[in-house]
Amino acid sequence: MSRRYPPVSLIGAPTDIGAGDRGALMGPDALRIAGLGEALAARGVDVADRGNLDGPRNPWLGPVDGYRHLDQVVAWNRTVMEAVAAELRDGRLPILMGGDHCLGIGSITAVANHCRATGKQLRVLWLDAHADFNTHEVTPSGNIHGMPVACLCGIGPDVLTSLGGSVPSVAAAQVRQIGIRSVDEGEKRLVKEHGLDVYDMRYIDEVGMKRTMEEALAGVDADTHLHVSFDVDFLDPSIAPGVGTTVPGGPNYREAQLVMEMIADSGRLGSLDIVELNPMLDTRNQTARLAVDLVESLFGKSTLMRD
Ligand code: 6HN
Ligand code: MN
Ligand code: MN
Ligand code: MN
Repeated sequence: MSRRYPPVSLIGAPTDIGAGDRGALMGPDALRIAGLGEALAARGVDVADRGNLDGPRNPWLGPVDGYRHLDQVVAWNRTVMEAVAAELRDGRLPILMGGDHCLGIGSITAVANHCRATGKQLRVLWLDAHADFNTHEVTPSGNIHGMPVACLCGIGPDVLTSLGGSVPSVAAAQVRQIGIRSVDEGEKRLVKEHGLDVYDMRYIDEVGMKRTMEEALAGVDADTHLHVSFDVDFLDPSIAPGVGTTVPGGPNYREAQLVMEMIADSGRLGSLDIVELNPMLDTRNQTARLAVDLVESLFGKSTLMRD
């Protein structure tokens, strides 16, 4: 089973620079304490913990021209992009431990460039309660963790859209969003305009998680690099309280497991973000432990013992 996975590198990005609540900067250590590295090693995966990246502290200021902390967000994302790119170049599978979801810009930009360089087809699975498709014009908060998908698709400030050199970094057609249940008014219009493939909770309720995932994974083949951007607020807050932006009505424990198991079955996982975990809001590290449990399934620990 472990032969299905390249060696993994854990990269900590301890910052809440793009978020509206403080605390996600403790996410990497909460995941370590919940045993992320040990759980992967127990699956037979070769794991190295690269420690934490460094970046500007959070000055906790208000928005300027619709962005909070833009300069600091750029600095963190540049560092994340370089760290993720280095691991991919070495043939390793990077796991970015956030930190808030603005870091998906740097992480996925690195992955997109890696795919361009190696001729791989990129598919991004964005597991989230939110579409993260705001712009500085429509954002209700100025928080850049609500903007990464738009930035990746070329809509946003040049300093973020052109971080990796190619604009857009990712085409909307390469992205599948799953679990969505909170989209702001102006954001909704942009999501429609850009034709984002959204499997929202209404859709999941109606057709079920199995069919949703079959559709989200359709076309994934041997040449596909699958990137999973796992915002832990994807999960129902009753099982995952440790996030700043909880939205009721998310996937339950089994639905979330099925998502991870079906991704594992595809055999194409190439990189992963675990973001938005906020230990300040968690109960006895419950959400971090659940995230680790789900990552085990992502790496093939099927509850049906099919492997
Ligand atoms: N996240 N749509 C809201 C905003 O402020 O733009 C919430 C964004 C949450 C972002 O959870 O990664
Ligand atoms: Mn998000
Ligand atoms: Mn979210
Ligand atoms: Mn690769």
